[in-house]
Amino acid sequence: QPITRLADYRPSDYLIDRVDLDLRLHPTETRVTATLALRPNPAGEPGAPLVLDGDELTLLAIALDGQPTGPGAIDVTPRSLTLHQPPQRPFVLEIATQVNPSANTKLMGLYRSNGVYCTQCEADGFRRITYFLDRPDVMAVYTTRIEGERADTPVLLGNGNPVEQGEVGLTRHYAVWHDPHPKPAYLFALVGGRLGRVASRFTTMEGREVEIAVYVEPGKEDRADFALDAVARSMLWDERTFGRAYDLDVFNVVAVSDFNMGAMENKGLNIFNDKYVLASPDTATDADYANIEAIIAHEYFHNWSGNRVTCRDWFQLCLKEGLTVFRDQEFSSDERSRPVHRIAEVRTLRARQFPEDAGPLAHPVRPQAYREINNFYTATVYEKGAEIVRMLRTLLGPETFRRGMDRYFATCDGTAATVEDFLAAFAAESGRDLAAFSRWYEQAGTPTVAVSGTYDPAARTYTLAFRQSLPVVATEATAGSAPQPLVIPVVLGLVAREGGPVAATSERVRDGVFVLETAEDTLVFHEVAAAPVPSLFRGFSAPVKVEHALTRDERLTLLAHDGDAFNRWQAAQSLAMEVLVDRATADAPLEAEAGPEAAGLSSALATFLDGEALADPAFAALVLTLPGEQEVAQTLRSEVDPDAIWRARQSLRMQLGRDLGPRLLSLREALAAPAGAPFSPDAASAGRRALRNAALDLVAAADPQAGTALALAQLETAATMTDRLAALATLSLVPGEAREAALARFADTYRHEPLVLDKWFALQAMIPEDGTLERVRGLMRHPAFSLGNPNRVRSLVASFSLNNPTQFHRPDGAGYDLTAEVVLALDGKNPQVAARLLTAFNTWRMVEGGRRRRAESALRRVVETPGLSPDVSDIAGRSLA
Ligand code: HT7
Ligand code: ZN
Repeated sequence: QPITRLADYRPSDYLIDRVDLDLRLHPTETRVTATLALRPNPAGEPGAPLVLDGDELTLLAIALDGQPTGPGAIDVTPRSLTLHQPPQRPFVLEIATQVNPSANTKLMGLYRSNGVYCTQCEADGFRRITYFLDRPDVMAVYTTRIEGERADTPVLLGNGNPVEQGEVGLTRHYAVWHDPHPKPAYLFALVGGRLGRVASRFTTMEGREVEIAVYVEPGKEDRADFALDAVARSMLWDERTFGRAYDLDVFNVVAVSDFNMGAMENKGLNIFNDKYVLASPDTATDADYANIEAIIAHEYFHNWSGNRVTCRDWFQLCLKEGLTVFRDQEFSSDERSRPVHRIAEVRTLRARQFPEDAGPLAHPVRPQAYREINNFYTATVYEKGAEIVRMLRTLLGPETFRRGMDRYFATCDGTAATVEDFLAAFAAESGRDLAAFSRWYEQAGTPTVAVSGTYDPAARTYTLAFRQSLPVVATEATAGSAPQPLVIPVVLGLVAREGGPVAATSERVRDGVFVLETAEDTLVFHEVAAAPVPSLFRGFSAPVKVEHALTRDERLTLLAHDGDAFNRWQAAQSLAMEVLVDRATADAPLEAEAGPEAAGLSSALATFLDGEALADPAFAALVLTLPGEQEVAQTLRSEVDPDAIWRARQSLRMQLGRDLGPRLLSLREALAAPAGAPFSPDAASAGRRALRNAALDLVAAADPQAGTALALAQLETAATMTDRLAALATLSLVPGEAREAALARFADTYRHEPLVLDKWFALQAMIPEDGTLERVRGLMRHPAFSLGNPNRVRSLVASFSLNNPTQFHRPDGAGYDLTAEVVLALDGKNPQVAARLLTAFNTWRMVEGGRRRRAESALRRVVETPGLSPDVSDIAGRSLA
């Protein structure tokens, strides 16, 4: 696969103004007729040949301005159609192709999922439907006629508004959809199938009456209400927060069961993985409800950040994804608890993006080159991209930021834009030069900020010295040059040792923000009466690692007294991290004597729980949750032994369970829902369940017998999937009869519920025991498992490879071998999903020597396999480079 470089971007030689599509749906022989109104692009090269993209296409016919093309006028392969001497005036090309939706296991282009015809065109799937200029800066107005058998496809949906429908002979019918908004081909979509529907109406602030509908598998309509409501809440929030109104008469969401990612923002016709639509108390956890709400919002928000303003090229992916993640995070924070949501965001960032930025797949938020764009839908582009937007808001302040957003939407509406266009809107609105800030988009790697504080009692000053450093990550953008300092907003405050804020001033701190923009800097606070404790990077104001030599007592002060909830949680995390790192480094046995650090943590948590667990259970649950094994590995950096990390974490869980046991049990009682209480997925109710289950986890770690009894009782009486699954998770960590019986019973109860069985697959794949690998192999033969369904692969195999560090990194290399084997088996069917699974090897260089050699040889086996997809060979190649 050749490399595509940002530096080589040039406008298309031709533009397409209008596309008329006629699709005759058939399971194996769908005919597509595309009528394209083309013209030479004034910004392109005059007289250049017209080269349309294709992928696995069969050409049936072609006509230029209504006439067949002459001999030698065109060259056609399954991957391209070249018209050698196109007219240098507007012209019409009519192209008929045939595709086979049933054979489309890549789930890109037009395919069938459970008998439902659906499409996925981002990033380059439209070329699998018809020959086209399949690039985001070619934007056209689409009219789509879809025809199918009435019995198989009573529902026919397209982009935009419905304009016509009718009968074709005795058994077939058609629908015509028109989308007035010019769009790139990646936003094209259609759906045809037998589907159930729930609907509601929304009146926009501009007075437009919109019909919102969610389509699901017939019989599951009652599980679509939460998603339907989330659409309406998203519409209202975007109007109130960003002044963005919806712009069509209908907004349709369709849930399908075979889908490569979470969802897709096609104009007016969002297509979703059913996992992110279907919810009932009996089948969905609180986390599922929160995800559904967030992803519904995310796709809806793309209507402005992505669709009305799209990307000029795929290097600008963060322009729509980072911005839209920021927007959906803000939505969830407003709908739920802001600090709790912020902590969840940061946990995801640290668990997924930081390792990516520290490994062989590291890349800038705006990459400079790619071989396979599908491999760049990453945590860096999405999550770090969102952090950049958040930093911009922190730097400019909320009002200027909002004005910048308005200007961006106003100036770029209807265009395919760049990161420069985005930043220019904020520069113009704020009068600030954002050139140095833009380095966040170009430099890969997580910056470290080292901070030290000194108090001078005589001068009554408190001085903070900052030093930032960025790892050298050799990418195309930065090769050979040293990293340049970043503009880092540090939201901070000073806390008195006995509690309460310190009202000290510094001319360099405005609205609580100090901006670090050079490699080193010092910040002096005046009129400080006593040595304070600094609370830095409040709310995680920048995606950096902080090296700050706070004493244990200072961290305990922050945990108890900081006015910033995020930093209170962070203080508990860093106290725990210290214990975990010490124990993992010493390779302490499970039953090792507790040191003073751990005892200090226990007693601080006891005070915290007594004081406020009941006031904010969701926050308390997070404070009780220890840093994950991945995060500990990131802190250790090299020669990592995942078993030692697991033992360290397990022994601390056991100790907290022992020390806090009676408190945790009484909290469980106090937080129990009264029998018969109605279910609500709201954040407060979810928070109570979260704390009860975090307590169960620790109690069971300390006393597996008592934990088993509690979990079995909870499994028996649980009224929600959250509580049932939490009980099963607790049981899954205690080997023996009770676990196996509970797992078997759960599988039997939910044998007709694939999304619930996914949870059952995932739980078992994450058991940190030697037997898990064989269990996973066995489950791959389970009738409910299929390599053809991405959700099944993610639940079972990706849970093992990405979320079970001790077993993926088995010292004998069997975890690596299993992963490589599945990647190779999957690659011929679905390269995107195979490539994603292969990213599990991202951390291979960090682990100790024996494991490292085995991981490397598994990766080499993959890379040396003939006939690999570009997706897998790209990830394997970069992982080994
Ligand atoms: N913009 C979408 C990203 C996407 C995708 C979705 C489904 C299948 C394949 C895909 N490739 C890229 C989803 C989003 O981030 O909103
Ligand atoms: Zn998105």
